[in-house]
Order: sequence, then C-alpha cells, then structure tokens
Amino acid sequence: MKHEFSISLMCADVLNLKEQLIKLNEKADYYHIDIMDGHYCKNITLSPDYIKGIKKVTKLPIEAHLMVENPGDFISMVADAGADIISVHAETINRNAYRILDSIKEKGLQVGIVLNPATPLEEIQHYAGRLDFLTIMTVDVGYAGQSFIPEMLYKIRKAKQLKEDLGYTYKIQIDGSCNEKTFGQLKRIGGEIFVLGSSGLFSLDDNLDVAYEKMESIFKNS
Ligand code: S6P
Ligand code: MG
Repeated sequence: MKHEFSISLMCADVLNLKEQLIKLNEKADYYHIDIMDGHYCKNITLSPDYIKGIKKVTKLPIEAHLMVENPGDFISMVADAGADIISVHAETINRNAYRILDSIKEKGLQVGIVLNPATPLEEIQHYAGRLDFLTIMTVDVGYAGQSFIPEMLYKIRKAKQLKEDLGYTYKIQIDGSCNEKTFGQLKRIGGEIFVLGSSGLFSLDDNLDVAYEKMESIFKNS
C-alpha cells in the first residue's frame, strides 16, 4: 500500500514559511491547514486567507481541516481561497450532513470527514460511501504536541474493515501524534495518510531537509 504524508502547517516556522514550503513542495503529498474558530476548540489557528497565501507557492493539494462550530458558514470562503479538500467534523454537521457534503462536492472539491477521539465510527455509517477522506483524530482537537490516544487503534482498524467490506474509496488519514512511537502500528492497522506536525517532522531537526529525511527513514523502519 502506498502511504502518503500531509504537512500540518500550524506547526511550521512562520518566520521561514516560504522557504519551508519550497522544500516541502518537492517532498510531501498534501498540506493540512487547521482552521479553528476559538469556539469549537479553545484555540485560534489558520484561516482561509492563509490558504490563499500558500496557494501562490504550491501545487500540492491543500486540505482545510475545519474545527469550527458552523462549518457550513465557511465552505464558500475556504473553497474560494483555493482549498482542494474540505474536511469537516462529523460532530458539527449532524443536522445538515448531506447538505454540507453536497455543497463541498458542488464546489468541485474533495470531501472529508473527521472524527474526534470520543466519537464512534458508527456516527458516519450512513454517509461513509460519499467520502474521499476519513480522518481519525488520535488526539483531542485544539493543539499540537499532545499524547497519542491508543484506544484509536481499534477505530482505525474498524474504518479499514468498513472500507473493505463495503467497497468504499475513502482514504484513511490519521491526525495527531504521528511519529516515531506510532508510525509502525498506524501503518500496519490501516493508516494511509499521516498528518505530520511537531512530533513527526518539525521537531526532528532545525533543517527541514534533514528533518524530512529522518522522518522518512523512521517511517520506513517502523
Ligand atoms: C489538532 C490538529 C492537528 C495538529 C497535529 C500536530 O487539533 O488538528 O492537525 O496540527 O496533530 O501534530 P503533532 O505531531 O504535534 O501531534
Ligand atoms: Mg488537523
């Protein structure tokens, strides 16, 4: 199976962002943009304008991970900013799930769903077949640098099983603490895309070329 890497840009060095993007453009598979509104989780991070900015220096697909109370209010703004994939939290769309998923598709974008650690996989069973990406959070939303929640391994295994049993095509993405300690288990049980943040990439070396090489070698040997 081909494994892919998505870079969590809330963990990048803001003072050297362009330089880092130029390096990552040649190495990574996606950019992961965490958009928080200060209500859904107690932090405020990146924005649609940030997507507009980085779009000028990359051709990699950009995923917006919306951690906001009302994702429907942001679909147009994020799509117009240049996102290629919009991922919304299952916990935030229950009353209009199909309308929101359709509105993302109608913009010509790929659609993803994210599940918080405490949300069961069953939550999405009635629309899982419509998804391009399914993200399992392995930390609570809000911050980088948190500890991995091992109970999530069971959920990832079930997501893979569901995909195989019903012939679904979503890619299984893991977000939170993807690093040396977790890569091995995560890839063996069904993780396909790994969101790399502080623990899995940026903390490995001050030189991003060296950090990326280290990450690849750790992943290969995990
Ligand atoms: C958390 C966010 C994540 C983090 C990522 C950071 O709310 O959705 O995408 O940026 O988990 O990586 P790490 O290695 O610090 O956990
Ligand atoms: Mg994220």
